[in-house]
Amino acid sequence: MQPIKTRAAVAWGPGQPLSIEEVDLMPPQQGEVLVRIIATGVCHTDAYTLSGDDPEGIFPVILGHEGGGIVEAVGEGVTSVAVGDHVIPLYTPECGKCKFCLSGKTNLCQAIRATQGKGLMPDGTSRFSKDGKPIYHYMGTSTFSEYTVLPEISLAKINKSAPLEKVCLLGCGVTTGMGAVMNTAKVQPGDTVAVFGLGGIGLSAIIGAVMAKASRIIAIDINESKFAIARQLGATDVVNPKKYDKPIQEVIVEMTDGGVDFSFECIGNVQVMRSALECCHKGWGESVIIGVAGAGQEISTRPFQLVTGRVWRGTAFGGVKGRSELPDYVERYLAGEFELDTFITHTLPLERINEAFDLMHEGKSIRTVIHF
Ligand code: NAD
Ligand code: AHE
Ligand code: ZN
Ligand code: ZN
Repeated sequence: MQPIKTRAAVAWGPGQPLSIEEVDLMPPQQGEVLVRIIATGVCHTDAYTLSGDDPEGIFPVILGHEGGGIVEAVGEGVTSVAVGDHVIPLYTPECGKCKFCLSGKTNLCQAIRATQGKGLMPDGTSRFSKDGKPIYHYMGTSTFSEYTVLPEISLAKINKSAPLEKVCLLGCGVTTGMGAVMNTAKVQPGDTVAVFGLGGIGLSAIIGAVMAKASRIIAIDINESKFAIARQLGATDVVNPKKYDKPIQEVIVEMTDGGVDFSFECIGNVQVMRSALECCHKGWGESVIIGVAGAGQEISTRPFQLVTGRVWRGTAFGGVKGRSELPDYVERYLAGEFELDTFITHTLPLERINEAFDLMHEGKSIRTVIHF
């Protein structure tokens, strides 16, 4: 197979708008797969890396990690997917062989983490280039390109009847939020829950909390335009911290007779992470960090908060093992267990992808889905 040309949104440098370019793409090598991306969501993590705040950020790069696509070609030795298969790219791969995959304790496969973090394929090179100069991959997925090359272990094969322009959201946001509640926290019927930040992740956490039969779901955001959707999805209370002259953790502790059983930080703000921990019930409350904070940011609290039984933990991709578990999320979506339409507030062609970032920063979108 010869190199091909592909349309892609290239981030040439931090803070710069993405530039739609025709770039060169090398064919898939051994263990790699060429995928035609049909649609991709834009997640806050893409904006975070584009901003320059990501310690792993590297430019020029093709961002995007919330895609759905169709296998166009396979490299040597690829056996688990074939041309025509429908797939969701995975930024958390699943090799099934590494210490992490075999541990039964985590979804954080480390087989290719080192090269992935450097924007490279597992052999240490990039498949993308422009005028002979390499362009880096992002999170092993680079879904802001019509065609992209991924390692075989970074693809979940899904039911062909699922609409890729919707289930692409299961490639990050929706799975992350639902998984954080059901997999990481393991919320039980009757538990009380607080969700900080009502973007794609926080709203998905609300869906997860409803599925887990939480008795109370407190939705917190400083943008009140998010409250209607939060309520529609099942939040029992909505709270704007700006409306109070005391810390939001105190407000929630008072609302819940001592604090919630579980809280979820879905923003990436280290001050809010502290509030999320401290609004948990003494003795057993658990706070799950989902938000991604910028370089140099650190969390803090009084150790007494942990001594007295609160637990701080985090989650990536909702603790979901992509190859073995994500196809079932797609089946559950197809079975009507949850919906995705509410999340898709905007759809745009690739050429207008910068508007998706504007809408996110203006607080006007939940998810914009980009079509190719
Ligand atoms: P988003 O921008 O769509 O939503 C963030 C929400 O937080 C917005 O509604 C905003 O109004 C609200 N917010 C901002 N500051 C606030 C504050 N001080 N108090 C209360 N609410 C506030 O973002 P998203 O796509 O939902 O992503 C949320 C976070 O999760 C980001 O940090 C993203 O990088 C991270 N993320 C992590 C994972 C993971 O696997 N851990 C996966 C996906 C996204
Ligand atoms: N590169 C950042 C870390 C970014 C991060 O934590 N990413 C999440 C997924 S966010 C998806 O929207 C993740 O999967 N983390 C686990 C991992 O291995 O990256 C930094 O701080 O360096
Ligand atoms: Zn994401
Ligand atoms: Zn592994």
